[in-house]
Amino acid sequence: MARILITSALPYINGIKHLGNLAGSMLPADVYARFQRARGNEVLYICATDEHGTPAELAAAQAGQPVAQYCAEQHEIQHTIGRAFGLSWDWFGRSSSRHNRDLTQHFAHRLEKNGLIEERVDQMIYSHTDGRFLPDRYVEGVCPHCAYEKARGDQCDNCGSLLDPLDLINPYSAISGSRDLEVRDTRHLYLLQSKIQDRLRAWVDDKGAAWGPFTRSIACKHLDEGLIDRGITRDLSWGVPVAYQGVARSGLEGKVFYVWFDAPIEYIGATAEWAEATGGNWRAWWREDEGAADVRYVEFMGKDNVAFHTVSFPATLLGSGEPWKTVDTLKSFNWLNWYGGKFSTSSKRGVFMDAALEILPADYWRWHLTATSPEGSDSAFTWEQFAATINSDLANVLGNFVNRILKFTESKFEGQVPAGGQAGAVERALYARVDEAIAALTASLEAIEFRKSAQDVRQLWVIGNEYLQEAAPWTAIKTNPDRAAVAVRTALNLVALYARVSAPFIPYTAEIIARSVGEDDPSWPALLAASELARLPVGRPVKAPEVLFRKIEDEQIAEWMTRFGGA
Ligand code: B3M
Ligand code: ZN
Repeated sequence: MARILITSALPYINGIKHLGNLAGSMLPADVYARFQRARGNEVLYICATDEHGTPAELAAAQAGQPVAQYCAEQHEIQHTIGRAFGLSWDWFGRSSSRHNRDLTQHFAHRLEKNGLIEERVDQMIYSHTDGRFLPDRYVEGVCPHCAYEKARGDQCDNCGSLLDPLDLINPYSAISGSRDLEVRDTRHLYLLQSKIQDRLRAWVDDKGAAWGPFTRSIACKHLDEGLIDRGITRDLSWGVPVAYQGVARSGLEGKVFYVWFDAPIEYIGATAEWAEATGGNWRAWWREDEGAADVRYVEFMGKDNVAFHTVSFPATLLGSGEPWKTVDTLKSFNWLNWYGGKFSTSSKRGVFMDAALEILPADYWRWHLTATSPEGSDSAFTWEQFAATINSDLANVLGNFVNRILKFTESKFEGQVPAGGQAGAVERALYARVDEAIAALTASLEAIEFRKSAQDVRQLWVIGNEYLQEAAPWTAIKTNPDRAAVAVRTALNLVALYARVSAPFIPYTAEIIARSVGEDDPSWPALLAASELARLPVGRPVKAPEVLFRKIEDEQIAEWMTRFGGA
């Protein structure tokens, strides 16, 4: 039995996530976690809300709530919706937890002791009207390169130049619009990434071999360009206070750590939250000297988060000088687009997780988003394509098979697994195909390839349909009842098999399918179709479920287009 630690990028707290967020981190992590649990491995799947930083403060202000209360509410909302999507987190934590605070302060303290942190004085823009320092992207003004009037302090969206907010002409606060700004000195801690560049390079050379070219190239690009020292504190009040062992770090009273410094540490923090709640041992998952050396750690995230996980977070872990577990396999995703364009939380473009569940059950979304996973390249969500995959894969191929054979068993075999007859040439040909298909599916899931694994499980469903077509129990029953009995028995065993192999993708439906043939073994099938397809005891009562999947009609597409927009 292997021990597998799984994390998916932490969804930011400022509102319900859209389908692109789901498809590029939490959902694939869940499919993989469910598969590995079914394989009999010990899995710990950890996620959390990422709660600190200016966007959280601003969202809370907009909602008219204190930020702590806003985050508590939004956390509950995201937790509930994630569970409704079937996300089988072992723990869904909060980066604002006491555990994360203590760990974040611990890491900073270690880094400073190891000579990897330096205090520097920055010049930052302070807004009198807002009563706060403005982070780079909250200062706007005229671009010094192209004269664009709404350039942000970090970058000009018109000409693409990277900017320093002090470069902007006629700057104003993006929060209040105020021009009552002042450049002030402010003290901050810098993580000297330049000093651990070589250690990180060696680590990437070693671990990166297993990451795939896309992920590795992002890490190497940053290393090749040379790592720059990075400010890890901010002039905010919401966040992890800059303190060591309960005492404010002198000179930085009232400041907090930068959200990207504490957020990845919350993977560990959330594991500690889990341990406290369940009596588990979090150190056995994270400390190589306390049992984590044999853990395989797999991370899931969108491509924009890769640099933070291949450079910044490892710099924290390695720089501590302590034996922390670092990532083994990093699976990253491209964008899921919304018709050619982007999903956008701020402009409410696309379908969000709550609205998705209002219109259809979770499994419809899970299936479509896995089968069209933005793996390898970007992919686009369109209603037309959504309807096409649901109608063909789920309704026609899987749903029809299950309903047809169970209805037939009810009408011709008194709703029981029939006795009689013996497997013949048609069944032996089926076993060979099923063996091959299960092997392919198992391999693609082990390789963490989602589009391929969805094709592979669909292929298993197709094989069942083709078998039933050929064995044709509805014809055989008139002339050769034993032959019909073999075909029905075999097909019912296929139904049981489908429940097990489909569960990582469509867990709710898989459970209904399993119940229809009285199965409750969730384990992953062995590569031996002859025995896997002779498991159901003769005489066991079976029952056709309600329609498993409703076809999506053109009128529904039209309605959703009006509600959510489209092209
Ligand atoms: N919260 C993703 C984002 O908001 C970010 C991931 C953190 S993973 C430690 O874009
Ligand atoms: Zn410009």
